[in-house]
Amino acid sequence: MSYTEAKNKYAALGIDTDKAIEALKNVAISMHCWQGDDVIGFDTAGDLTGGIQATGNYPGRATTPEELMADIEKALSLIPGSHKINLHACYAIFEEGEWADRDALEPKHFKKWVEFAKKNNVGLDFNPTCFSHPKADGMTLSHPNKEIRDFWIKHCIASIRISEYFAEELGRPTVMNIWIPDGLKDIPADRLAPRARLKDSLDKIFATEYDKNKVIVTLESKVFGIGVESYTVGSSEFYISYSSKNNITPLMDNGHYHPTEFVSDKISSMLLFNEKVALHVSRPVRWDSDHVVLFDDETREIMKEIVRNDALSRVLIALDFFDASINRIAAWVIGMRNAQKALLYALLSPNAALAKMQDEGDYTSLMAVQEQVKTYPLGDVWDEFCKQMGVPSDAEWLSIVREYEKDVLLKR
Ligand code: RNT
Ligand code: ZN
Repeated sequence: MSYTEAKNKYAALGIDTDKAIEALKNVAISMHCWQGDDVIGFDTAGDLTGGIQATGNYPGRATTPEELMADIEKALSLIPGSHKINLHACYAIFEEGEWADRDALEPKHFKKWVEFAKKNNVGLDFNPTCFSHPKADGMTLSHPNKEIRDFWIKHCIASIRISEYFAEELGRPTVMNIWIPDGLKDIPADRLAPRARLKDSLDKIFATEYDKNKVIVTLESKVFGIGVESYTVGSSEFYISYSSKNNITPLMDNGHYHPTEFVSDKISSMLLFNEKVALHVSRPVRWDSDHVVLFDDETREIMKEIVRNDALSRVLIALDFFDASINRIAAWVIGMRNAQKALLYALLSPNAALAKMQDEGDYTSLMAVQEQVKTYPLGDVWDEFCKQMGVPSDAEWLSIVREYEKDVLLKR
């Protein structure tokens, strides 16, 4: 079917496909750099810790800043639109012979990333890295030892400075997300004290002056991690309460809830009580497994909640997954394009008409029309979007990744 035919088909439902395409052009998604190197970074030699894991051994992992930047550029060339790159503190780039520990990181250690962002016309987001470090042994901001807590408090404050630097250099706000791995494998004797210490550490971090127009700090909760199965200090209740009391933005990662809980169902409640809501769009498989984002029911449902609640400017969308078992650039491209495709699906839904059916109690029509639009020619509108944005179609991009794999990745 051609775009014109698709346009007419949607028009019969009262949907303007041109408008949907224009709206999608303006949505910037934060693409995580850590898919490119299995969350290793450049500042320490150790393994990935903190109860998260990238499984697989696909060849071509980026091991230097140059390689990671080249891979991100390749991915961006295959993703429609203009986006942001999400960095972690462990991606600091040091000069020959230079090194700084996490508590002493400075904007200068991220200068090359700013140059990269300017060159590629992308924004930057940031994350303190409170894992994969000798001082991140089980607990960080909630550690019983004050010295260790202070180290991570300093790291988070240093990260705020770096985020401010990004915002100043790039002229757009930086989202800075704090996630800590703190928790216990087995039954705690005291659930309160670590949470009280986390609260106190956060208070100390937020006692730092910073420009809230430049840096949007978000707090990411979690239900459990590998080796941290029984107790997570930074739980959902903890961060929702902390955020709302302190006017901070909460972040929901859809891999961080019990399997029958859905982030799509949580967004509306959060929108009613928060100016902004942040998301890590991921894909849980049985547990928090950070699989590549697909064009699946929950991704579509999340995007529907954002679009139909008119919240595109209030929901900060970032991706978070790490798959080392497939081509890493393909993982980025598939995840980003699927997030965008799900947004387009939401933009092409007859949302007002469906809401009216719900209010009028016409659940028969509601079900019938929701099912009807599922097989509408979304793909043709998507192809048109890709064409207008000057990127290859779904049928074309993989061969470009294969070429890069042969010429670059397999030679590493
Ligand atoms: C871990 C969190 C966190 C990390 C990244 C690397 O469970 O989801 O967001 O994945 O910070
Ligand atoms: Zn996450």
